[in-house]
Amino acid sequence: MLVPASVQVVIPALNEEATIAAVVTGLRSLGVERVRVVDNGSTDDTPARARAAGAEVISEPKRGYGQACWTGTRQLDTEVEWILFCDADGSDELADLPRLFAEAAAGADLVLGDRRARPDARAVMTPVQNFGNALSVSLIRLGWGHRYHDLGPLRLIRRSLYERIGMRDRGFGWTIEMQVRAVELGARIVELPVAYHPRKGGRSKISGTIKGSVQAGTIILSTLALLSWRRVPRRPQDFGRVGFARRPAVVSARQRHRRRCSLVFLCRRLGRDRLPADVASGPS
Ligand SMILES: Nc1nc2c(ncn2[C@@H]2O[C@H](COP(=O)(O)OP(=O)(O)O)[C@@H](O)[C@H]2O)c(=O)[nH]1
Ligand SMILES: [Mg+2]
Repeated sequence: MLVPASVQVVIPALNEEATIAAVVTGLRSLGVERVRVVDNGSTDDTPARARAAGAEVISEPKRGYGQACWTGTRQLDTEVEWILFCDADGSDELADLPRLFAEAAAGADLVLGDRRARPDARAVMTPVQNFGNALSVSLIRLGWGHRYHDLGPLRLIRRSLYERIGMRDRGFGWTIEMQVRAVELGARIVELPVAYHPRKGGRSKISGTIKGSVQAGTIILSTLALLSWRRVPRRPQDFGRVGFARRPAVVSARQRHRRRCSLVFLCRRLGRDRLPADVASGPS
């Protein structure tokens, strides 16, 4: 199993005084030493309770789920090789973590908890959440060709991949950006069925309210549109680069032959007597 000492846990938290201590204690009892709670301007006792339970607490006054996650990954110890994100409300099943660690140790770069694989976990999610996740993963499949099943909060990512991704989103587009960029970078991605519970206390800020659900859904879809736009090559030198269009990088022999034929035809039409060297060599 992966040595938990190389794992940094990051927990974004906003007014989670009822649940944060149990989450931190649960993680520490699994042997995870680095537990960082990012307090995003809580007006309750969240920071004090997190600290008392043994977490390092960082304050991030600028609101946003992604903002808190991003701040939590600043100034990591040099030994940290893995970053684990989980929620502060007790809805993630920590007993699933050893399986996630085992996948990481087996070579994965990104290990995601898939709540939608289990009917009991799916039942805990709201219909809007289930629909939004199904729609988002279908759009990723259409746009990027990778079949995800969920955009869950429980996620373990290799530090080197996280740094290569260069996360830009600072809100609810955080999870989808990470997943799309991981595909673009050719990461080894594993989704594992995980349990999911109703929050153990406090109030939901996202899926439990209509406003939060609409906001999160809109942001997730607009993030997807932005990621898709970023991928479109606008400069010739960007063609074929990772993170840009995939198609131009893969040119079949048949396509090459067609291009040469059309170039030959064009050169002849223009009355040139010399063809570019790679065209003149004929089909390969
Ligand atoms: N830092 C930060 N965390 C947030 C924000 N909104 C929600 N969270 C945290 O993100 C996690 C998921 O939020 P939650 O309210 O449980 O959303 P739900 O599971 O969709 O109901 C919890 O740990 C929250 O404390 C926010 O604006 N900033
Ligand atoms: Mg929750």
